[in-house]
Amino acid sequence: MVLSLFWHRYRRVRILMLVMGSLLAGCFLVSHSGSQPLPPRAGGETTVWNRTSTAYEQPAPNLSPGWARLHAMGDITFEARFVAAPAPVNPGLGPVFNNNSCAGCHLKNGRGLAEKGQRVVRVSQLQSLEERDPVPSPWGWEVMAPNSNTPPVPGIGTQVQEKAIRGYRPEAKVELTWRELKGHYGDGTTYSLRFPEVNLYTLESQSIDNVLLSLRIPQPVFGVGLLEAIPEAELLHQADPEDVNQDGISGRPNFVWDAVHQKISLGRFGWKANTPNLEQQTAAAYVNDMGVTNPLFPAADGSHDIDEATLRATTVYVQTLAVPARTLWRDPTVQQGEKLFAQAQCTACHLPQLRTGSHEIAALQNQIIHPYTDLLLHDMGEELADHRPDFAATGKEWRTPPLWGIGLSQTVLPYSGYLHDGRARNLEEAILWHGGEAERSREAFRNMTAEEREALIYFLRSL
Ligand code: HEC
Ligand code: HEC
Ligand SMILES: [Ca+2]
Ligand SMILES: [Ca+2]
Ligand SMILES: [Ca+2]
Repeated sequence: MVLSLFWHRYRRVRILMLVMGSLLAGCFLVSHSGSQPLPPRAGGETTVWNRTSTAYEQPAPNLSPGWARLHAMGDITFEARFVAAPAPVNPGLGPVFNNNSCAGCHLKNGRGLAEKGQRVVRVSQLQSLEERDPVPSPWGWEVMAPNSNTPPVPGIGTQVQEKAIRGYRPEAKVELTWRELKGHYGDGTTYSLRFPEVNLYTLESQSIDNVLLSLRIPQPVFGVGLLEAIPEAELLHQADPEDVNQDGISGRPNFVWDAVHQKISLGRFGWKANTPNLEQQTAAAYVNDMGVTNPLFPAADGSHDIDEATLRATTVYVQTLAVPARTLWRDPTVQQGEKLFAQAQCTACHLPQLRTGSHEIAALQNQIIHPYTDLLLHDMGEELADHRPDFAATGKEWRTPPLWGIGLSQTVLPYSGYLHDGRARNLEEAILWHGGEAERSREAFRNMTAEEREALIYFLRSL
């Protein structure tokens, strides 16, 4: 049955229209002064009441006119499709690239797929820092991050661009094969999981061995401005690297090269938190994913394909996207699931509440938010490991991803998967892959009754 919720917000009155197939149609009012609790505004004042396929593409409703104008400009630059130079509009694609626009990977601003054109395959040479002999990659900034422990692979660098403009060659061919793994719940119900096997070949189909490979799917991009605005101290306060409180969960910050401020900073973005801020995330995406040089990462001769204003607009666009409001928060099954989520210790990493601090964009400041992440690294076990260290992150560690809006993933893009490589086809599978520090949580879920598991998933789908 299709269940859809449409929220309309008009000043002090919110009208909730619940349309449940053709069986039920209701309309009632919730006012600010009412005795009913307000639904958690996942993104504080940046929350929008939209649970449709465009839920991730809304500007934060509390932007001042100036920032709203910049957001509108960024909406255009985020979607702009680049072409090979020379060209009258958006020249500079490549010479090697993965996709020709931000929106081509972050479809409707949501999570993407593990297929060519959307995935990013990161690589490093299989050798220790001491013995490394940096071989300059022909393109991009990939080799320039000081203190990095991702020695570039000759001719490829640290990211495989699988496409090239006419007259150039892609760097390599990636072959992806899904393998199945069987398991069963505590009550005997069986399930089947899939995981990827990734192989790298030259264009002549010769196997490229002895490299560390890490397959990543595009992440949702809404709400990231709020994550950028969380004070570093608040995040470090959550870290427990030596597991002093002995709950089996550590949580370590990544510290990475900050190309904007030219220093080591706390990493926040990407599946391993290897990027410290959204300007760098955006500039690196332009140059690495699209081959579009920019003021932060210019070409060797100092020239760049886009100017400061374009880089700025795209950065501001992702910083100022709204977070969709939760739905069905008063549903007893959702509430039961929320309790089970806490009982299974999911909240030890997926923190339900954080507060933002100061930020250049006033709309992001001092917001109480419900991102369900600590932005810290956790050892997730051997089965999720990519064995490719990235700054302080080991080959087994991943950043806790935010869970806000996760219930809308497949409304936004059907077939989108979960986890860093998109191996999980649904939320159950995502939980069943949890290992390492999260093994106890996974076992708690695996040993729940079918009804409890359903309630927990129902809660996740309300986010
Ligand atoms: C080829 C596909 C591709 C393109 C093009 C692309 N991205 Fe991404 N994006 C990704 C992948 C994959 C990740 C995860 C990277 C990782 O973990 O290493 C990501 C991560 C991000 C994140 C971090 C989200 C988080 O929660 O940490 C942001 C923000 C982002 N991209 C913005 C952009 C912008 C802006 C552009 C255009 C300038 C862009 N991306 C272009 C694939 C892409
Ligand atoms: C030790 C920390 C930790 C605990 C405890 C934990 N998680 Fe996670 N969770 C993570 C990390 C890290 C990832 C990303 C792993 C990856 O991509 O390989 C993740 C991923 C997920 C995802 C997929 C998100 C996405 O964007 O693809 C879901 C859903 C999820 N967790 C739900 C849960 C639930 C439900 C529980 C409790 C049963 C739980 N987690 C317990 C750390 C944790
Ligand atoms: Ca270029
Ligand atoms: Ca490369
Ligand atoms: Ca601990």
